[in-house]
Amino acid sequence: AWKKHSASGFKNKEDFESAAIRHIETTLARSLYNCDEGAAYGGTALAFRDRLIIDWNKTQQSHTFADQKRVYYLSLEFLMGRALDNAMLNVGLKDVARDGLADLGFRMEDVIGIERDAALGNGGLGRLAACFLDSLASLDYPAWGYGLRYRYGIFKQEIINGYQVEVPDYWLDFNPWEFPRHDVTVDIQFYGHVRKYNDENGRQVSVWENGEIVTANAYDVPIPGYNTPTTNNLRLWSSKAASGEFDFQKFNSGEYEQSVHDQMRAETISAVLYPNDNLDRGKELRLKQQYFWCAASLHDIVRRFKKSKKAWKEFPNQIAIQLNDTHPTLAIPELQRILVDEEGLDWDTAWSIVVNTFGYTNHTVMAEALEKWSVPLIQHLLPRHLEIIYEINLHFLQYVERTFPKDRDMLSRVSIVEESNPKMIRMAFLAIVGSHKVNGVAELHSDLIKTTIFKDFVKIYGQDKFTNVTNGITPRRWLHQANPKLSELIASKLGGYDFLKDLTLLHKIEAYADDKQFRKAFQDIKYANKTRLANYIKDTTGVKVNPAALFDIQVKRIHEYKRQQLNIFGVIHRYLALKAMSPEERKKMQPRVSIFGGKAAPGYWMAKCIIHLVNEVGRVVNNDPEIGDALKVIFIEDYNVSKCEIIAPASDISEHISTAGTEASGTSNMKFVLNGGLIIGTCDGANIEITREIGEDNIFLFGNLAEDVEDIRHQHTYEGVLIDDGLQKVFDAIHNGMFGHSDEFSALTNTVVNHDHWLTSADFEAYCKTQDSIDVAFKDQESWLHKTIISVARMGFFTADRCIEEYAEMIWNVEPQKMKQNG
Ligand code: 26W
Repeated sequence: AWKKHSASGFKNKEDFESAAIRHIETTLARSLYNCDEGAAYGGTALAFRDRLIIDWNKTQQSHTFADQKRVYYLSLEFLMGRALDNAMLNVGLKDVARDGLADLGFRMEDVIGIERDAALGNGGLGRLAACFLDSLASLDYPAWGYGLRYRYGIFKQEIINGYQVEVPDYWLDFNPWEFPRHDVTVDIQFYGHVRKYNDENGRQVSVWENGEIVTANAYDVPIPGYNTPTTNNLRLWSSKAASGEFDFQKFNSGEYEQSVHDQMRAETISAVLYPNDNLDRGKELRLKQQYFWCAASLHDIVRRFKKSKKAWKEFPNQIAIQLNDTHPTLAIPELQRILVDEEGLDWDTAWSIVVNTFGYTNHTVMAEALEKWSVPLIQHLLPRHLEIIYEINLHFLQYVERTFPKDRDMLSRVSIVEESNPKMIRMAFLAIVGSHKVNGVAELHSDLIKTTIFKDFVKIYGQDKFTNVTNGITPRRWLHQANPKLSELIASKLGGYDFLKDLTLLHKIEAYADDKQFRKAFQDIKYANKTRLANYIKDTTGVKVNPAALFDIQVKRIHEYKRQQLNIFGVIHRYLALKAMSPEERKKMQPRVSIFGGKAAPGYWMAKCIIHLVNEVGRVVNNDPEIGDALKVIFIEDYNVSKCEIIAPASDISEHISTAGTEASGTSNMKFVLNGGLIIGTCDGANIEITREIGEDNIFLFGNLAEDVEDIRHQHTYEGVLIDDGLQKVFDAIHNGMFGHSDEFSALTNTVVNHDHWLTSADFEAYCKTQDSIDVAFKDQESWLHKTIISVARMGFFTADRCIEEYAEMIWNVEPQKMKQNG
């Protein structure tokens, strides 16, 4: 009977329509007479969700039955963006839905545009996790993501009078993509005490008890693979007061308010995503989030393992857990605690299971981003974990002492406990000690961590523990979905869409780099994408930009190390040069649109200054009648994943200009090149490997090298900063009030004059010269097209599929599990 009645999902237009209409009428309780775009979106999304959940069930059943090793990807951030378009494309029914929606009187683009982004992340790290989920499912790996279900994702950015204003992102009022699992809950303890006793065998046992309990509720988000029935799971935890905790005693004794207050306190844990990117502030609530999520996830993983009735030593053969940066490092002492305190394993057996289970990915070398938690804070919140961390450290330091008996300083340098006041736990060191593999995210970055912050650990553990997996992006979202016309053009030459699952096939379009028709088609697509962005800019800012101009784009989190200040100072330099020209000379210049976008952490004063300067420069330049189309300066409000889908296909040049050695990888650099844009960049992160793949004739590199940065900073300290002549003129213009009251920007110019820690002045001349050479190169459109087509053809390496295969082979030791295709 089950089989006969079980759902199978629509396959054609009629069935799609009836599924959507049924949802609009019943689930959403709307009549067809008041069915607006919102309802059309709801009905469509729910119809697709039904389909996904059928495949989800089959996948989970089949993975459980096969009982093979699974991967768990622990990440505090999953920057998923919109789900509907992705679901339609991955399932392969977008055309069916488009026709069905047209019958109902709706345009697909409008319906897709209704959806809010799932913005549970800050930037690169969170988006990488989302791309990895897409690849894991598309390649049929049995894998789950674990994260937090924030009630508020990254804030919405508004620009008011040129300043960033943060608005809360309450995104959950209608989210058809999640399934609450009311039956999946885990009670999580905080605070409390550790009691010790000796059991009947004389073994000391630790019990952590009498703490505060908060319940974790599971919400599941289906992750469809492209062109496969495999549908994986992203499990997000939401915090609630434990049912026993909603204290009926208090409730009845008139302490109703206190009782509600307790409830709210518990819910606070998963309320908001911390908006800092690359900055650790050591807040107690953040530590609570980390433990809450690690403990709930591990409990879930262990529960699933125990159902299989396998011996504990099989744990690392069944389970690989990847730590996305140090944010989930508490999972290491938590698993050790479960194995030793709750399951009664001896320390060494448990520890070898732990180490063989975990892998740790590092995403940054910046000192201010490396997580440390104060010992008193951990002592208070997680008293048993602190004991375990000390014990881990003891074993580790004993090993180090045995191996390097002569190096006295070594012990204090590598100790997990920093002997400061207060003492601090160094989470990266704990993550290294508790994992069998550590990887960086681009070659330069992986080399840098081995020679700088983790140098001693390479000595201790040997080279083999440290490896590189260069980042990648999913071509499904970042080519096929964001740039359907380019995807179609490529498919027309390659005889189908196989390249979306084997991106190296792109190399075949290199043969068309000199083909007149192909070039024309490629150029037309770029122009159409630029026109789409120009329209968006007109609609949102009121500024008219010319799609024939050179579009120069820098979109990413605003950070001094990413050097948006270098870009905007360069723009001012260009503006001053244009102002000094005769109208005839100006006419000969290559028209340019400088586009910025990105959020500043709310407490990051300098980053907010940069945003303000960009907006003020835009106000002046865009309204200068002498300048006209020669230069426009745009700040796109509230940059996010869905906006990136419009922006990435529309660049001629994108900027990836971090101070060398600071950007671990970068991933938007890959998106822009894959979509037929060129790069101006420093020798940093994945720019270096992009250059190796596409050829150095096809990228505009400039600036000091990572190996020289320290020396230059040293010079700055002892000999003072040399301000470049061109940059001095820019500063003069700012000081003279050309862009409003100069006090507003003094912090920005002073930091260059006083320290120039980010080498803004040191790299300024090279930057401006390189920009000028881009003007020249762009004038030769045929050669430019040649470069862009060749570059696209050579981007195959940067698919996230390749990353996942590397992780699977080098770190996880897992195999894909194909299910039979839907009949
Ligand atoms: C503790 C606060 C905090 C929050 C986030 C510290 C550090 C982070 C992230 C690690 C920052 C981040 O997103 N790093 C970026 O990771 C991308 C994916 O690997 C890389 O492409 C970027 O270069 C890197 O900046």
